[in-house]
Amino acid sequence: MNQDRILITGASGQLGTVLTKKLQEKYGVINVIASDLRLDSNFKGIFETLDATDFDAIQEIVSKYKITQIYHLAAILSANGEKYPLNTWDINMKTFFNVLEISRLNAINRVFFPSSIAVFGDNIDRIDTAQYSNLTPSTVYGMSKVTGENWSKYYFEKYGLDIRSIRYPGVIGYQSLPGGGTTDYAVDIFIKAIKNENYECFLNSSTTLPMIYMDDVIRATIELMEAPKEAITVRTSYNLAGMSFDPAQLTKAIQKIYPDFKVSYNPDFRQKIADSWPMSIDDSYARKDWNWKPKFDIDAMTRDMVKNLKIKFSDKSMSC
Ligand code: AKB
Repeated sequence: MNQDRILITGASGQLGTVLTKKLQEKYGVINVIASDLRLDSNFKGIFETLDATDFDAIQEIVSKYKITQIYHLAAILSANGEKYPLNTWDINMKTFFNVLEISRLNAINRVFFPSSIAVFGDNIDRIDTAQYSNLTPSTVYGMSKVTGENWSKYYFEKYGLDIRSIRYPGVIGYQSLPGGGTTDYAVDIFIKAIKNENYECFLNSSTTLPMIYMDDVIRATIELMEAPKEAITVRTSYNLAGMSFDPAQLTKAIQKIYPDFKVSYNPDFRQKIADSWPMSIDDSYARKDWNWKPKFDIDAMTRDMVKNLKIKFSDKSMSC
């Protein structure tokens, strides 16, 4: 079999930074082409500056490197998306249509499209939200993800494009910062704790949301992409669960390590977004189809975050 060559859009983002490294380890540095609007200063490997709204620019990279797989991570997230709704729709959809069409025209083997718990909104069971629930999101970001899921299924059924997707919970990791999401508090809170500062949370203390640790989400993404084609029964996007907690529970977990750490609450517009999302997720399709199982619960994640952020902050050459 020929060696796969992978293009990642949005490679400098929270997930892209970590996924790129993992894919470099698996496929070799020369077979992974990272792209984004800006280059992360710590990046090592092949990088192309790319505005994914530019069809020709993506096509040029795909031809230049003979790309066979695309991970399309570039998108504007839920909270930032609400500031400029039409712009968010344009960017999220245009970049995705470009990737779909280029994948079809270039016979790309496999595409990854990240969806989100933001696809859920009104009229759902918010506990253990089922795979096939109502999809009436409250944000433009969520609308773009629901539409993207349906286009993925359409390209699979009409053109045979092997596109796979996960509905990501809020992602927590020490390696990179999230940008403009509603679940970002769960990373910000750790950075304050490590610095021995108090944290003011933009969600109220009892806002339970589905979350996942970076190690688990990267593993899930690669496991899904490496699963045999016949195993994939969901061609919109898979529900995926890691853990669920609210800010008060996360604070307690951090206080086991930093007993003096204090959090105050000052909910802003993101509260309404969080209130429209599930509290926990039923991911039985992912478990059955490609054997998904998370490894990190809230305490294991908290210990690992604190351990790694301490190392990161003690190294003067790095910042968070
Ligand atoms: C966000 O908060 O927008 C993202 C997400 C859950 O998709 N982290």
